[in-house]
Amino acid sequence: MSQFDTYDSLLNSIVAESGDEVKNPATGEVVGIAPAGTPEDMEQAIARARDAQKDWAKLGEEKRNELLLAAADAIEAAAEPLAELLSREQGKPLNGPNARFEVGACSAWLRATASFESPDHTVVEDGETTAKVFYRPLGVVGAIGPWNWPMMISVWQLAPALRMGNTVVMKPSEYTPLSVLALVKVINSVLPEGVLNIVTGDGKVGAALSTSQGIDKLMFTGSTETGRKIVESTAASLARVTLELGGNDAGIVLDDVNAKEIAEGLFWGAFINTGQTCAAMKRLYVPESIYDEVVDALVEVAKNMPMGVGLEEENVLGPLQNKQQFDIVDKLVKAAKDGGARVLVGGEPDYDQPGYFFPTTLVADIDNDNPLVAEEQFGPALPIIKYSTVDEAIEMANSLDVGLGSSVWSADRERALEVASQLEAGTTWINAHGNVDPRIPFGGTKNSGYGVEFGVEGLKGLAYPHVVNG
Ligand code: TXE
Repeated sequence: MSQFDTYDSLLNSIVAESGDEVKNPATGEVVGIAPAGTPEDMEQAIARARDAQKDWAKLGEEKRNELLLAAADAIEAAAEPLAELLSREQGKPLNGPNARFEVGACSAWLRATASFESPDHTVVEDGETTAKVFYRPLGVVGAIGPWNWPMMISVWQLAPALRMGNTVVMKPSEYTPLSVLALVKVINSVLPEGVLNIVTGDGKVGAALSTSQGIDKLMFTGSTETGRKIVESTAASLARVTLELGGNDAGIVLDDVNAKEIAEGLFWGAFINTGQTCAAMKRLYVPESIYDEVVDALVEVAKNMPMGVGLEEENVLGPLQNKQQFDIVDKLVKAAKDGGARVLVGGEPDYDQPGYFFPTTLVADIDNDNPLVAEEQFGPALPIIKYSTVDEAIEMANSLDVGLGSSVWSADRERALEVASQLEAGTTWINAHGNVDPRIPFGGTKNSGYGVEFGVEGLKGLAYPHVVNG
């Protein structure tokens, strides 16, 4: 039994009497009130984290890992209420790769992070010299997160930070504060006081964290524009920074695929979380020889994917999370139409409905420089671009200033690997897109950010290497 085993008990444990009203993006109904944190609240949270850090580090890695596993158990015990709250606040359906899946990923990431080998290692041991590298805690880690996968990305930030002996201060997105407050509440049922802290509020509260002299590291996932501000704001503290800034991932289909076999994989690569995913496929390159086949197969899949209110069990696609994102997608789809592209399905939202629903949209015969291709849509509208040679597809894929994920689809692994070797991206998936795994490093190049998360490489980013020589 969990103290948060009903939706009401979970919600009542976090909501405030006054503050920021949070509404369900599918219905407009009020979900709850989140505390409107202030820069002063942030200062106090950083001080609490600082006070708790030395004792947390002293507990030792084994005990900290046990507590991460206990946190995973606590999340599992409260999984259904957490998923319901996430669905109401973020809009994503309970089913499909959505709310229940995200809550499951939170406990899976905690368990995996607790199970990695220590990154400590011996560099030289030759009889004369013995040099070892130990990864020591940095101190206080600030974690600023987005609204698309609010719980899962929070765990990506906090799990390795805690494992390495740091304490954490979270600042969730102002669009999804309740989900992260609830997650932190559940995790804190097993952690010592002061180790994991959270302050909700807007960008000013985020800036109070990133400009603070009291932090040693910042984990940031959000827009490139805010990422730049974050880097500037850490000039005085010299806090280290990991930046995950989204992208505009290309998928390249080669001419040897079976279109029907890959259609569902292509669809979910692009439409996971209704397209609101940093490493989702945001432009698809298809050779002219099989263009119509691939397009038809994708339309077949897209037509059968139910979109609607998240709490209705049959849905697997939901609304855009906020009006700002709805407007971006709407503007880019209009730009595609204005540019003469052909809308195969979707494209016409019902502006009078209560939620921010944008229908699943596939766009064919679109130029590579159309805004729907060149700018990040972050929503359910996929442009499908025709190419004639693989070199041309690679050039178009690499032509943007971002490089998070990418994918190559082929029946011939060697051919796929050869194309992958030429793509400028933090990850290239073969015959899949966006399959993140807690054991495998994940990060970006170009304006998609720097630093890697996950796995032993990710642990190193939350510590400093201390060499002991002799
Ligand atoms: O991000 P912001 P938003 C992309 C997507 C979307 C765009 C904007 O294209 O349209 O970003 O989304 C905090 N100092 N991604 O508005 O503004 C802010 O309060 C410190 C990609 O959500 O970057 C929030 O907690 N913090 C992304 C967080 O930064 C500041 C996922 C992100 O906000 C701050 C989501 C400041 N000066 C959207 N200003 C991905 N990488 O997956 C704001 N914040």
